Amino acid sequence: MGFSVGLVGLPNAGKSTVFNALTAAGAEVGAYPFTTVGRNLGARVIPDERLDTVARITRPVKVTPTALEIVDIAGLVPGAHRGEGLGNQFLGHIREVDLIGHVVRCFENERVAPVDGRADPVRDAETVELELALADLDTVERRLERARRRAKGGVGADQADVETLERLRESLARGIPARRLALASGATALVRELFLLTSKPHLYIGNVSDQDFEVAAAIGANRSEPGGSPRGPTSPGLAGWAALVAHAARSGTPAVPVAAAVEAEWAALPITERALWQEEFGLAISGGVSLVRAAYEHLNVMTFYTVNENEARAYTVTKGTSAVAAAGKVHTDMEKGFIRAEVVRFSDLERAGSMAAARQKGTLRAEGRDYVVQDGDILYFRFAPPAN
Ligand SMILES: Nc1nc2c(ncn2[C@@H]2O[C@H](COP(=O)(O)OP(=O)(O)O)[C@@H](O)[C@H]2O)c(=O)[nH]1
Ligand SMILES: [Mg+2]
Repeated sequence: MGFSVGLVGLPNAGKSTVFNALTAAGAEVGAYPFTTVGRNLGARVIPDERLDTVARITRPVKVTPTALEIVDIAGLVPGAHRGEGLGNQFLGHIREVDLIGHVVRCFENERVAPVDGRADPVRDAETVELELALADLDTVERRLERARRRAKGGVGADQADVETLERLRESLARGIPARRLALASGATALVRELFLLTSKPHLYIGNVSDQDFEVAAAIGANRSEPGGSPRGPTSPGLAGWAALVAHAARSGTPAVPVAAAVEAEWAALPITERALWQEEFGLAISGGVSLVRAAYEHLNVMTFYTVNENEARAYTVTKGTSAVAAAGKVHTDMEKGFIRAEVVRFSDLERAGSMAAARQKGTLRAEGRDYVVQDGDILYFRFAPPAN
């Protein structure tokens, strides 16, 4: 499985609706919805025009896109860090994901009660963020106690740990996420070891009403102010979304609007009926494509491809992955017996029009195990099969 996005947020923010919109839209391939206590797992195929082109050129039997795992995590209530609600279990689920998709409710609906009184997206977002920071504070304090005991032994490294942990504690206590703290390069290993929730990349998902969606998207892209709405006066939902966008900008966090209810309804339709329904609705419904793209970009990942006559396939890996590690994503035998990778850039293959032509033009290169794979590379691994 590829990378995962965990949906967190207050009850009734629309997490499960976003989950349904994403997973049902991608159900053509590889959806595997199942539920355990406190979470749902599913997958959303990542739309990939380059893979379509590769497949058109190489005509394989099968085309396999890469997918984003979506985890719908229930149970965040104030006090979760102390074990209230689903508490610890919930925090454990968040610890496992690669990116936090923080769903914030930006729609008004008399049938869905806001958590406490009036809808206020920034307050809701801060409630969740504080809960995550307090859970991390707990982790850091426990580690700090240990580090202090060890530092008494007079080891310099332990003293450095104490200083790092004290800085972390101080900022977490003020609700500042760990990812916003610039730490010395020597401290990164320690921080990684702590698996802090607030050190994960974070993305806001504003759940807006379908009437607000287009203006919300423009506000999110800094193209419009809520007052510029073609519908005249600003709706409370839009004002809330605009405030959330400003809140997100202060911490350099991306914010993406989604009209979750409509997207989920659309995604539940048979594929043959989707286009017609969308036309009637007059809305650019996409099964959350912009959300998936934003998550993908924020994960610091890239895509490489493998092709043969059977299959054209996309793989998602962290930027900076070496050729031998990429081979390991395809098959452990390829990693163990790695000889070399034959590499064509996507643009060269597209220009050449076939693998044979790319080879003839000399755009197919042989690279060794340490070659740093580039986004869009098409890789063919030469390897020695295991002897047995
Ligand atoms: N009007 C409106 N209702 C929504 C929207 N998204 C979710 N809801 C409703 O809000 C309620 C809570 O949604 P749900 O996804 O279960 O929230 P969760 O508790 O965060 O998982 C449900 O009744 C949804 O139908 C939306 O975009 N617009
Ligand atoms: Mg839910």
